[in-house]
Amino acid sequence: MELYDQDRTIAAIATAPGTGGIGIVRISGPKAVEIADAVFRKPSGKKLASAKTHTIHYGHVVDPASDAMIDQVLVMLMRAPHTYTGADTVEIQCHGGPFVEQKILETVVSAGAAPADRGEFSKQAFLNGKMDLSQAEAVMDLIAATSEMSRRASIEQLAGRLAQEIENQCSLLLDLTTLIEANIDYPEYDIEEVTYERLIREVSKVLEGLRELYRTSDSGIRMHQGVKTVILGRPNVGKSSLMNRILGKERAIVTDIAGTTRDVIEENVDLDGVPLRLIDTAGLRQTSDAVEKIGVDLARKAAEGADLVLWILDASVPEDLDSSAEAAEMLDFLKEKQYIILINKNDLTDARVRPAAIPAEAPLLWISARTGDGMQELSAKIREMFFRGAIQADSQPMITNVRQKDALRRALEALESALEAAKSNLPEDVIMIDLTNAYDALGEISGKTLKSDVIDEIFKRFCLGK
Ligand SMILES: Nc1nc2c(ncn2[C@@H]2O[C@H](COP(=O)(O)OP(=O)(O)OP(=O)(O)O)[C@@H](O)[C@H]2O)c(=O)[nH]1
Ligand SMILES: [Mg+2]
Repeated sequence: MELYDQDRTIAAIATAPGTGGIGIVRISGPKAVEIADAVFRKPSGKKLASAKTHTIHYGHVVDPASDAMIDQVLVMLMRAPHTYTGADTVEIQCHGGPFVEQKILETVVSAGAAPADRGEFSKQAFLNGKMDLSQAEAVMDLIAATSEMSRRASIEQLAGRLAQEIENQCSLLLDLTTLIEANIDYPEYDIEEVTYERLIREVSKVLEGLRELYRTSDSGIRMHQGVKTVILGRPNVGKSSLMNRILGKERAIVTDIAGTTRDVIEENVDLDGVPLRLIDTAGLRQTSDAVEKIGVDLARKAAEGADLVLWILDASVPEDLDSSAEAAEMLDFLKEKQYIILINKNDLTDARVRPAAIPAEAPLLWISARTGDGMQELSAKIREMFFRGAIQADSQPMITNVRQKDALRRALEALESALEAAKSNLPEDVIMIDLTNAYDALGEISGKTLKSDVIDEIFKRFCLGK
């Protein structure tokens, strides 16, 4: 791996843009303390350089040229190695205004810090061995989490649940390859012999563990992206009302006029801990209105690419429930998909009869977007459909993004090939190639075997100041 400039001391505003009680300018790198001392004045005149690590100091940030005060601040001094980045770190807590923060950042940069790239603090942490790549990704997932499930999965991954699993499997592979290599290189010595039987046994063991991990990837990825859920149905059945109910705010316009929604509205939302990417659409009907027609086409298109379709019917409109022609068409469209039929406005009627046109096995719930009735059943149903087993995310390592999934898939393919080769008693060096490929692919998940330019690309997707 090409070496990151370990002498680089970087700085950025770590808090979100905009005004707030406190803003944080973070400095990290070998010169962090020296640079902070150049711009920071304690009333006692003492320097941070002589202070103990992990201490907090009150004082002023000043313009070193004129000694003019810029802000009153608290400074957190944290020396390596017990810091997020693994390098010396100073965090300046200033007043949370964009002008103040920017001015302090500029002053720190004039004193010798480099403005940090996106994700560069996390990259320092990775390169200093504070976390592996899956943990660094978890930091970003945690920041981006829009559901309880996603938060929980991220914090587990950050704590090293996946990193540990990858490490374990990698070390099993490494033991095996080391032994095979010794057998190939020093056949004359009395080294423990690697029989095909043993190879088959050990490769199978790793395969089994990794296959189990691979099975978590669809739920794991969905946990962060949200189940892409499209709300479909005739005009006025309450699609937008359901969207607003789940979001907990009046996001979509609701009226009793059929054809109110014309656009596709998307929001990430947490339904009782279940992450959804929820999409409200225009009511499906034949229409001569040009704008509405576009909306209806968009609705169909959105449903095509959905993980889940919520097909809404109106409990207060008997024709809606009885129209078997429409039901047949809709069920035909849904048969390749995951869907739930929701009979809305159950507050308007006590009837709970399954419409004749809906087959008995079709998942169906009675709800009210107005009162919130049935929302728990809905979240439970979606959980069961998409996250079965994933509820133990707390105790189980999981694959959580496409990059990891792809690397794991390649590792599995290589191991399957190694297993085949061992079963066919092919020469050891052929098996070695597969095992090495598997090791390299696995190492991409932790970042160990990734090239530095690929690593750079990954960290550039991170946010500024992290
Ligand atoms: N009583 C009752 N009324 C509801 C319920 N859900 C929606 N409504 C009412 O039904 C009407 C239509 O609701 P919308 O949410 O705009 O329906 P929509 O399906 O988005 O309609 P379009 O955007 O036109 O396709 C509004 O007057 C809502 O207040 C419900 O659960 N109970
Ligand atoms: Mg609507």
